[in-house]
Amino acid sequence: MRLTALAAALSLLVMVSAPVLAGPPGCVGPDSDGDLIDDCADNCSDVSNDLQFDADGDLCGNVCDTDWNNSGLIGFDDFGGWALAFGGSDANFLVLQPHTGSVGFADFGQWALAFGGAAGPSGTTASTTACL
Ligand SMILES: [Ca+2]
Ligand SMILES: [Ca+2]
Ligand SMILES: [Ca+2]
Repeated sequence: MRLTALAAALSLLVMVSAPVLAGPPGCVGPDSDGDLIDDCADNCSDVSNDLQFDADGDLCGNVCDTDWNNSGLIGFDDFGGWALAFGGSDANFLVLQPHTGSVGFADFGQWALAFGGAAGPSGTTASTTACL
């Protein structure tokens, strides 16, 4: 009886300490950004985002998806979208986690860090570099 209770407690401990998101079969490490989600299952494999928030559902998490017009390049056109969304609650522009519910300068900061590059990379898209 005691052994059963101990086994149940250990099982619960294993479930609680398991990674936040299980990847597809065969998906095992590494976890480049340290958010406890293996790169092959991480929708932003280079940026820590354990919540995996992806407002537009393109399999690229918001934190690395500031190519808001999906042009393939993070540039001034995307800034225009952010400026129009500023102060509002458009979930596509809520980048940092946990987000505040209001588009603000912190979200702009993430766009600035990625300026000139492309969205991603995401381990959950067909291509590890495309997030369109
Ligand atoms: Ca990760
Ligand atoms: Ca990540
Ligand atoms: Ca996205």
